[in-house]
Amino acid sequence: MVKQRVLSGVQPTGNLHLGNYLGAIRNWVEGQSQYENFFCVVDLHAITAPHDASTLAENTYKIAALYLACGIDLQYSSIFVQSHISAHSELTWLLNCITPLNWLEDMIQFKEKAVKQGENVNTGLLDYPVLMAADILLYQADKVPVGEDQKQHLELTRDIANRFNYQFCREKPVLKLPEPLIRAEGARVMSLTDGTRKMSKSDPSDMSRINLLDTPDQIQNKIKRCKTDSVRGLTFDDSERPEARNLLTLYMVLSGKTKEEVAAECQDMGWGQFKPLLTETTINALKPIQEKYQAVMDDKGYLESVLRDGRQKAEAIASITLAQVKAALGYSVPL
Ligand code: AQP
Repeated sequence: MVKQRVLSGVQPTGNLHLGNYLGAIRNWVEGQSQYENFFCVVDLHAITAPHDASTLAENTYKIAALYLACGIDLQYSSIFVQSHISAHSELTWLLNCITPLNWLEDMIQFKEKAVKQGENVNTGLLDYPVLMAADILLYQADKVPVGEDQKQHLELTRDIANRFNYQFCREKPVLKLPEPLIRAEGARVMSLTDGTRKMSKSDPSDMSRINLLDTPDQIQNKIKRCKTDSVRGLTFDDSERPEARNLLTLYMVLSGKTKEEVAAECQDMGWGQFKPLLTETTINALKPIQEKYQAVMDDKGYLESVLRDGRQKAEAIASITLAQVKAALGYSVPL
């Protein structure tokens, strides 16, 4: 039986944090044997915000190494770098020309990030969802495992694919409509300093997130100082206590316990008892990832060969889709 195809990626814009891991990468790993998977480091997305050219390449390698460290298995999955395959940029341009501007202006992430960029909002930030649509549609992906924050972009991807198929190839649609894969737990990990905002790489305060490569001391310090409340007894279900819900959810997912088990264990606890428990659980959950990461980074040649193989496999598929899209749009074939 032919396996369904999965595509997803993360930007090399900083350290991966627990939100990226629990919202996205953990789900890639858990589902990978069922699918044919392509995981890319989306470095073209990384320049939609001001970036440091001197660290982009190094960060790209680090994210690819973290994919392996988190458990991406090359038996089922390919890892590649988005900018190594020019079809991503080319399809973005073609899709730009059929995407209404107001669809992009309505995107929540654009509105939020545009505020952060102030007067220097670049066109790439507005166009980010079309690039993301190109990433997914190039591989004719069936499923896209992402966090909750990317749901709107996935819907836009489907709208763009529908519009393209309807306008240019109604009889024989070229682009497959992908489905989001969003898990209930960990789909939206919140900031340690404000339980109503998502944990994010671009938050200026490093205290707001736990990075996958944080040392035990850093993890302990961040959890010790994270925002809590003054109520005794911890519960998931009080909407007035977003920090309690977030920290209990982190404990649940990282310990592998069920919601019921955690609710029973923590119902009479104060923060002074819970925080060391969460600290120890987090440190233990991240330790094997950190060890594997170091081993991969110590063998650059291996990492480069992984990315070369991934590129070859990805390019073979991307070039076919791009050719089909260009044919549907009426382009001449180069002589
Ligand atoms: N807080 C989160 N909870 C659950 N999932 C999350 N993701 C991101 N933050 C959370 C998921 O991680 C994947 C990769 O994200 P990305 O790096 O490509 O882009 P992002 O969403 O912009 O990541 P950040 O950390 O939130 O960066 P900034 O600060 O730039 O906004 C995606 O699947 C995303 O859903």
